Amino acid sequence: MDRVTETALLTTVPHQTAPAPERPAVRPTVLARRAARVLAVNRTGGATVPARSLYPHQWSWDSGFIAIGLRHRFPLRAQQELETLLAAQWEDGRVPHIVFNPVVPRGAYFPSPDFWRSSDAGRPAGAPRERETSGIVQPPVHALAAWLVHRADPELSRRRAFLARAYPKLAAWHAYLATRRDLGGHGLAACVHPWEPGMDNSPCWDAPLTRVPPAPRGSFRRADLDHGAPADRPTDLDYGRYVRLAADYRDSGYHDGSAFAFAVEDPGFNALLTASEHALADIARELGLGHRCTAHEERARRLTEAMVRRLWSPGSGQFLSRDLVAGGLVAERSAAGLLPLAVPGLPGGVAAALVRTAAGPHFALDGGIGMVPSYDLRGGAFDRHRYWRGPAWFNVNWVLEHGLRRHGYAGRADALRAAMLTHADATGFAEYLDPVTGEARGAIDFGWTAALTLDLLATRGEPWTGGQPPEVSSSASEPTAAQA
Ligand code: 9WN
Repeated sequence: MDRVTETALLTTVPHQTAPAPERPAVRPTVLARRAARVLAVNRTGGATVPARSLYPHQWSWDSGFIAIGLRHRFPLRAQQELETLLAAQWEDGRVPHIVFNPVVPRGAYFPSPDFWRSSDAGRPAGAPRERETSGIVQPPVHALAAWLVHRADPELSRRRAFLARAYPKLAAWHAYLATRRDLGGHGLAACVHPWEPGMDNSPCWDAPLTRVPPAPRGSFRRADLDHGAPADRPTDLDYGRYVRLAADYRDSGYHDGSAFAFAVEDPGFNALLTASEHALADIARELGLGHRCTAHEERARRLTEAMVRRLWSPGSGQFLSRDLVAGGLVAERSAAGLLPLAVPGLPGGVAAALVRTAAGPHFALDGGIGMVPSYDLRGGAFDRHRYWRGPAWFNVNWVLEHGLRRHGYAGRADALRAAMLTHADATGFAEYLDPVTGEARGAIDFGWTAALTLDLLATRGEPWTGGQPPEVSSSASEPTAAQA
């Protein structure tokens, strides 16, 4: 399909794309076995890589999602996945976005350890001496993952004092975000690099990135293009800007007080932080730390309030990112702005508006391939193939599936779940999908796609955190059209 026809199709008949799939072609047990095999193949020592060729190290939020899937079949391995990541935590509390595997050749991934130089440039911020890591962060899904991993096998968890050992590290991680990263001063965590919200190439970062002079073309060599199609990956200009921002941060000693050329408050990052803060409350309760439990619940409440105050856009019917350097909301619709749906305690009307937006022409949840794209189907920067500029991702849709269920949209949650399982099966656990045709893009045998498939197959709408009443499970009790 050429770009003109595609745009016309998406603009005039937004829901008329590939038919929504009914159910996976294989039996759930077979699909689960295949997913488990991907996780076995991607295992390296104590961690699981996202994809053997493209991403040969341990990634932070990937490991959170991977642990959530592993827990159903390999609870010990799920605990170790998180422990390995937390072992590389910096003394200032940050959990780095990559933990490098020392046996992988330096040229296999860029930026490599000799770019980040964490054990040397990161020492002022307390980077470990013995492990090489990156110096930026990713969305804090880890406390949520730890809590869900514990719940899968509480006996093993208690025997290994899994939560007792993880809790201080997780609390320090959240404290880092609450203090050093509250750059806007209004209670939300800020991201200082487009890789931090995890949706690297989102059109939301286009305007903020115009202020960043790219690193000179010949000053680095991209390794991603050895494995990924250039049309699926960020452009060289964007890559040059990523490199410049990371190099400047490194040269400041990874200091969070410095003036940043790029600083944003992202609704996806803060929604996952809020969900994890609720999980920290559950963990503290399990450990008998009543006063800490109350403090985490209070912080989760304040985060939710701040998200609504700072990032909710009633006119858009979704949350938007805030550019802290230019000031103001970024007028681009990314799927990150739907993720607060997974947070408990949203004010009345916000959840219903989010579902309306997800189901409407910008994200077409009820039509098309049955999964939301990463970016507005009608947006000027929409690109079916390029990284985070349109393709549909499994982790984003997994969070939404939970949010739909939490707010009583069980019918829609079931349909999304069925679509995800079908696509995971049909694409060989693709990293992401063309949101128009459902075709696989990026890597296959992708870690979180396989792990979240296992999770969807094993769970049926249990709330993540907080002893909330179980969600309604019958589609008959779906909120009415007027409510939605
Ligand atoms: C940079 C590993 C990671 C994911 C990110 C995704 C991509 C890296 C890259 O891969 O980012 O961190 O090289 O493009 O955008 O969300 O964690 O799967």
